[in-house]
Amino acid sequence: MTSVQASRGLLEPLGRTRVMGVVNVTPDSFSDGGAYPTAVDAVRAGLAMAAEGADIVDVGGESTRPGAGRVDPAEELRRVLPVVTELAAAGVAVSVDTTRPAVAEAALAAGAAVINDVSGAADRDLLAVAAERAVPYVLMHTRGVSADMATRAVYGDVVSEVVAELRERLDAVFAAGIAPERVIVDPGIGFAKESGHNWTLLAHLDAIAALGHPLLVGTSRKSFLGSLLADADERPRPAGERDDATQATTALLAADGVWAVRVHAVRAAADAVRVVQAWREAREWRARPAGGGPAPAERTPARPDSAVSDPGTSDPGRSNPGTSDPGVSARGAFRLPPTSAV
Ligand code: PMM
Repeated sequence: MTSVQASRGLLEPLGRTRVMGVVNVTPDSFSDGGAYPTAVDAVRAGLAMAAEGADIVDVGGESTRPGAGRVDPAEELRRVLPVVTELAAAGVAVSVDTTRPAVAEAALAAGAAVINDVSGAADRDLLAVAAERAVPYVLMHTRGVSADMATRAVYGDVVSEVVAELRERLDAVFAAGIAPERVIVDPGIGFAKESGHNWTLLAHLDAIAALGHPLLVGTSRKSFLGSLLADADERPRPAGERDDATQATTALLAADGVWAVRVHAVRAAADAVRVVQAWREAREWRARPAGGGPAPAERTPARPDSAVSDPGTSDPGRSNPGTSDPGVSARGAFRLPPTSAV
């Protein structure tokens, strides 16, 4: 299967938030670094995530934790390529978490379906690969590189500054020839941001959604959750004990209608997403005129892979400027629920 075939449908309406499982094939990522010592271990983990309900598995070979140094491109390729190849061959939709054109190119040739670029579109050659291969492209907000991003976490108004910087990077993405309807935007939780910045952005995602693209959000096990859950001695909760808090963010993000959440613990996230979906369907069923079909409880529950119609497509206020097709006007785009919902 080609990367374009593998990516087909990923941006189509699904009626729920997608779950992106994380497989870091790195010795030093902050939460799962060293978890998969061999490619076989990483492939097994990716397959397990797909079985647990991951719609996409994100494979990365370079740690992006604050302060991390760069990995040699050949080493990054050695880490990710066998994993991408095996997962794609097994029919898993794979995104490749890389900032390097050569790694993206090889991963796409091996069947990857999405480029996840955490550099904030810093490399024009990577943009050229995404344009040429016509696959979905994730534009994530950041400042600088991992080694120096902590020092750049200085904002007056974090929401308006992140939106303005994303808008400016979107211009570069479009100028490189990437079709607007293939661009996913990510606020970059933890990337050149302190805890307060992350919370403010999460609470104001509508401002980022107004850019007109589906949203991907990665909160999983991140340090702002560790700080929130610090013990009496102000020791942050360790990364491996932040999954319950991550699930809380997943439910809130799903209720907000984001396109996808990026998580380490897939099963719990997939469950949370389905709870939100059932909740939303029940609310929307009751809001319909009488006689609008069976109640949600009488219908077959949506399976993880079932393409149900997206109730968001009827929302005229959230059209995607990247497309003139009314049928895809809200493909994964953000819809604020009534405030009573959260
Ligand atoms: N976070 C990490 C790595 N890649 N990609 C996107 N698009 N969004 C994120 O928030 C993101 C990412 C760092 O987390 P990890 O070390 O657990 O992978």
